[in-house]
Amino acid sequence: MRRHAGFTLIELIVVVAVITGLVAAVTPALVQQILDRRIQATQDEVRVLHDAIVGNPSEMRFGFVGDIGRTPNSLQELVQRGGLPGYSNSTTRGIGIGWRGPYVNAGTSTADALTDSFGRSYTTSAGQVRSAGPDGIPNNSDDIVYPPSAPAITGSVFVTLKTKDVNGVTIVDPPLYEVRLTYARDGAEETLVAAGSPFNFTNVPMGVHALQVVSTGGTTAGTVIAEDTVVVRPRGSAVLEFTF
Ligand SMILES: [Ca+2]
Repeated sequence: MRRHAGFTLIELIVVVAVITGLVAAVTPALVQQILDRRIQATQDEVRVLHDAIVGNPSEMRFGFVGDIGRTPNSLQELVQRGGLPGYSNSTTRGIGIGWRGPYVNAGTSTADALTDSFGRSYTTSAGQVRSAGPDGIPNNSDDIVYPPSAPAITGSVFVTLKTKDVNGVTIVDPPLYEVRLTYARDGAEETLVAAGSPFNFTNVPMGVHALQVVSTGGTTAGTVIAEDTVVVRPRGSAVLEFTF
């Protein structure tokens, strides 16, 4: 009787079927695992980019917005200064103004830091960071976006002035004084002036800014009467009182 040296056809078919079945069972799980890992990595990265943009105001970190006074037009601005003014100390109370990046650890390359786990560039709008997600198509349901809505980046500053008249009577918000707020606008030093009561500033970009009370009348016109540093937090109201 003639014997086969190897497998019979039936045996081969069975073996191939078993292997095919195993591959079919394992592959989707493996693919899903890789996908899950990429989604998780991208979710982590959009948070890192968000932190670079707005910092953590409760920890006195204001990120790119705190130095520049606006959200980045492109994420490239987080790693390259481009045309923005470099960081320096303002002439007013030495507050820091200008680009002091990179705001994200660029790792091996800046392109890598700004690329999601699917190999595509993140985009940004109004402080939100977006990955087009696994399908690579922006603005649909599988996108990975953080934060869920555009972050608040501005707050308000309310200043009260108090002085005494010749009779020792306190005058609130006396005339002939103005309050100046110095902050970063597009990375450059900018001063807002409240020329009279109420000395309020709204929609001020978050960050550490300078306030000055300046005389506008008589022989002391132009003299800085008082000054201080003010911290503006998103949606916050900083209330300051100057007595002189
Ligand atoms: Ca998508």
